[in-house]
Parts: sequence; C-alpha cells; structure tokens
Amino acid sequence: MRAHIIDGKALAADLRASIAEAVRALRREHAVVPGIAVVLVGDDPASSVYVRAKSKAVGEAGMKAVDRRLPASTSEAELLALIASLNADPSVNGILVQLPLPRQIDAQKVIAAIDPEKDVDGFHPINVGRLASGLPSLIPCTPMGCVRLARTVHASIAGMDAVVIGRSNIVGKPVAQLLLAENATVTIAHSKTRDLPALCRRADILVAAIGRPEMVRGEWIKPGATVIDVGINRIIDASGKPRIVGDVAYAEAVQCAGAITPVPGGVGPMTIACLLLNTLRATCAQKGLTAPTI
Ligand code: NAP
Ligand code: L37
Repeated sequence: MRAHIIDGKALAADLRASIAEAVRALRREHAVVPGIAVVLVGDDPASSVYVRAKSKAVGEAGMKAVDRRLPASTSEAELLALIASLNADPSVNGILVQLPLPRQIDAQKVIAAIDPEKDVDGFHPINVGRLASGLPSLIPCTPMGCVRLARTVHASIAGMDAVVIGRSNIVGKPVAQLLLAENATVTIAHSKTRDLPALCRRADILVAAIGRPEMVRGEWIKPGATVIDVGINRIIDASGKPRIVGDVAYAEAVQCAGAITPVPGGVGPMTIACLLLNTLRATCAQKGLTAPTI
C-alpha cells in the first residue's frame, strides 16, 4: 500500500482563506482588527524564519502584526516589562513569544506573565490546565494542526490507538491531550520508553515529535496507520546538500502507512494557520463576540 499524502500546505491555505474571510466580516460588522505581537529575543536562525513566516501570514489574513525583536542580551526583567505593556495594550489581542529564549531568561516565568486571554500559543498554565480539564481554552498551535490533519483522514478518531512520541510542553503533551479529548486511546512515549518499535506498531495514529532525523522506520508502522510527522530536522544529505527531514523515514513509511504528512509541507504550515485561528478566537473572546466555527 502506498500512503495518502496529507497536503498540509494546501489544507493550511484553505484554513487561512476561511480565517481571512472571518477577519473581513469582523472588520465590516464590528470595526475590529485582530492584532498580535510577535516577540523574538535573539537571532536563532530557525526562530527568525518561523517568526517572519508568522508575521507575514498575520498580515495576509488581514490582521495586524506588531513585531518586537529584542537583542540576545535582553534581561528577564526587560522582557517581562514588554509583556506587561503588551498585556495592557487593547490593540494587542494575541502575544506570541517564540521559544527557545536565551539562557538568562526563565521561559516559564515569561509564559506565566502573559495574559491567558492573549496567550495564542496556549502555553500559559491556565490554558494548559483548562485543556487538561476539558474546558474551553486557547490550544497550542502545532498540536491543533496535528489533530486537524488527522481529522482530514478520519471523521472520528474515537477508540483508535494513538501513540505520541515526545512529551514536550509545546508538542507531545498537548497533542496527547487533544487526542484524548477526541476519545482516542493515547500512549505517550519518550526517551525512557522500552521497545518503542513494538509500541509504535500498535498505533492507528502515530505522532512523532522527537527532533531526531528519520528515527521512526518503516517497520515501526502498522500497515494502514496515519502518521503525523512533527519533526523539523536540518541535515546534510548523502549528496552534501542541506535538507529538511522529519522524525519519520518518509521513503520507508510511505510504503506501508495509510496516510502520512510530508516534511516540509505537513505540520509546519498548519502550525502557522492555527496561530491565526487562535488570534481570531482570542480577539472574539476579548470583544464578547462569538467566534465563527472554523
Ligand atoms: P523536545 O522538547 O526536544 O522534545 C523531544 C521529545 O522527544 C522529548 O520528550 C524526548 O524524551 C523525546 N525523545 C528524544 N529522543 C528520543 C528517543 N530516542 N526515543 C524516544 N523519545 C525520544 O522537542 P519539541 O519541541 O517537542 O519538538 C520536537 C520536534 O518537532 C523537533 O524536531 C521540532 O523542531 C519539531 N517542531 C515542529 C513544529 C512544527 O510546527 N512543525 C513545531 C514545534 C516543534 P525525554 O522527555 O525523555 O527527553
Ligand atoms: N509558537 N512555535 C511557537 N512557539 C515556540 O516556542 N518553538 C516554537 C514554535 N515552533 C514553531 O514555530 N515551529 C514551526 C516549525 C515549522 C514551521 C513553522 C513553525 C514551518 O513553517 N515549516 C515549514 C518549512 C520549514 C523551513 O523551511 O524551515 C514546513 O513546511 O514544514
């Protein structure tokens, strides 16, 4: 069997078009323009690429992006002061602080300082707790994208066996919570997991969020399974060229999976589209408006 390729780029474009339509309606009917502050501290090259892509997508959706770039030498107190001013600014509906932060800054302290209503990354302990409690909340963008991609293949994932490799706060844990909320039977694997290949072979849905190039081999995949590859790994390939690969050995996996997300062009573009959706939802909540179901 050759897998169906889940076209994250096309699905993200559809989602972004629906969001742009909703933003036009918001402007027309309520004179509201959603605004998001995108904060980058330092000059991590990958983060710079993502932040640029996010700000561009915000503009294309008809929202307002406020870019705040701070030097790598920024102190924790300076960043906390910026967060406080963004919390107080009514034209800012969403605040995104791109991680990782330089060593002198405690990321948890910064995340906790963001107004939970403006926390479009869904990383604030209030939103983490609300997600775990089954309450409405702002949901982390990459996990939301993963589940939306899986849902293009399966109208319902209730009762399916899902295995998530990775337990980070950004991806692994929240994606597991979302799959659980969809009534999948969820197992979270990590670096101490015993016999990972055997565990993976039981998965109807396999989410790889590891950060290890092509670690998941074709033989680890149950025939017909849906594979969501979150990994973004920059490697030098056999011919000496730089290339981005996922956490799944794609050429092998595509032979036996039922459906698979490519890297690039899978989860990455959906992450950005879901950030726009969170910004729209946060804006509506702050204005007392009902957010459209997108
Ligand atoms: P992370 O914080 O480094 O977490 C990696 C997780 O993988 C950890 O839980 C770790 O286990 C586990 N792990 C590492 N080696 C393992 C092994 N040999 N066997 C089993 N588990 C192992 O990474 P992250 O932030 O979650 O990101 C994961 C990947 O997704 C990265 O490639 C990142 O670039 C990518 N990413 C992509 C997007 C996107 O939009 N596409 C967004 C965010 C991240 P322990 O907890 O035991 O250490
Ligand atoms: N919100 N996102 C938020 N906060 C963070 O702290 N680290 C992090 C985070 N991660 C993030 O933004 N990841 C991400 C990864 C990939 C893309 C976007 C965001 C992406 O667009 N990927 C493209 C192309 C990648 C490239 O060319 O470098 C893709 O097709 O996968």
